[in-house]
Order: sequence, then structure tokens, then C-alpha cells
Amino acid sequence: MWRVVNITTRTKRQIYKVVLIGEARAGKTSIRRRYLGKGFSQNYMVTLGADFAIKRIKNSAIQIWDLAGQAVYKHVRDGYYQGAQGAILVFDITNPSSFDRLPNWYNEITAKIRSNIPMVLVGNKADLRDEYENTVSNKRATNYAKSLSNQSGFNVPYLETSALTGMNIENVFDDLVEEINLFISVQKDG
Ligand SMILES: Nc1nc2c(ncn2[C@@H]2O[C@H](COP(=O)(O)OP(=O)(O)OP(=O)(O)O)[C@@H](O)[C@H]2O)c(=O)[nH]1
Ligand SMILES: [Mg+2]
Repeated sequence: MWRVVNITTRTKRQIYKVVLIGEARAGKTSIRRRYLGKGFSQNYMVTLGADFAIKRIKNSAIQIWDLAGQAVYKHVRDGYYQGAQGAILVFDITNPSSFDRLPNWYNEITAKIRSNIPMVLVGNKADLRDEYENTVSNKRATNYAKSLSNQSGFNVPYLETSALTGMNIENVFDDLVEEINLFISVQKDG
């Protein structure tokens, strides 16, 4: 009897492993810190390899692997992709080259885990939209999210965020968990 109860509670409680990826300076660490309620810092503190955080949500938890965007850390990142159930692909809307490099990030993670997983596309630094001439438009990013959906077979939402104001930060993680739950329930049924 105790065993049965134990199994039931275990299937409900999840630990979601998610990775934050994208170009250096796109704002991955700032997003993670904001999500954890740690505020915002203007100073760039480059992530060395990877940072880890855990956040409780309801009766579950999200394990967040905040990976270094700099090219020199590729071998380190490769060690963290295994077992990831979801990915947050971050670019900086004020830096079009961080957008152009998204396919490399998609390829890096899918090559390593040899399958597709739920993803959310994030255009960060939305608070700076009016201060820059050449920003990545919402339309362009939404189109790319659609093409990612086609490639991956998952619905890939696009969200514009600001780690500075907190805009949409919670929604990024909520949307990703929702997609992961959907995937888990489909796997169980099928
Ligand atoms: N205005 C504004 N600045 C931001 C935002 N997010 C991050 N920044 C700034 O952008 C810089 C880089 O942010 P990080 O979060 O360290 O970037 P990262 O993607 O973790 O970079 P790596 O660890 O090198 O991969 C920092 O100076 C942040 O203060 C944002 O939403 N708005
Ligand atoms: Mg970082």
C-alpha cells in the first residue's frame, strides 16, 4: 500500500532539467538571476563554464543550467546537455549577430543530445528597443520560432524579455514547463 502511494506522488513531482543557451552577453545569467529573485546588475560577469541554480515551483523544481556563451567553453557546455528536458535559447534584440548565430546553438544542443526537446526562444533586452536603430524585429524572431517549431516538432514560443524590468521572465519558464509537461504526457500515453 505504501509503495503505491509513493509511486503516485513520485510521478506528480518533477525535477525539470533546463539549459540556458545563446551568445555571450545575451543576458542568460541576468535572466536566471531575475527569475530567482536576485535582482539585476549592469555589470557583465562572464559565466565561466556553467552556473547551476534550482527553483521550486509548486511541488516540483526546475534545475537551471546557465551555460557560458563564449566559444572557448564549448567543450564545457557539451558536458551539460545530456538529460536536458528543455532549452531556453536566448539572443539580444539589440545585437542582430546574436540572433544570426541561433542556428549554431540549436545545432550544438541537438547534436549533443541527439534528439529534439521543448524550447522557448527569448529576445532579451527589450527595454533597450527604442535606444538602438538596428534591432531584431518581433516579426523576424517570430518567424524563426516558427521555423524552429517545424524543425523540432515542438511548439516553440517566442517571448521578448527584459532581465532589467523583469518583463516576461516568469512566463519564459512557465511556458517551457508547460511544453515539457505536454511532452511527458504524450510519452506516457503513447
Ligand atoms: N538593459 C539590459 N541589459 C541587460 C539585460 N540582460 C542583461 N543585460 C546586461 O548585459 C550584460 C550581459 O549579461 P549576462 O547575463 O552576463 O550575459 P550572459 O548571456 O550570461 O553572458 P555569458 O555568461 O558570457 O554567456 C550585462 O552587462 C547585463 O547587465 C536586459 O534585459 N536589459
Ligand atoms: Mg552568463
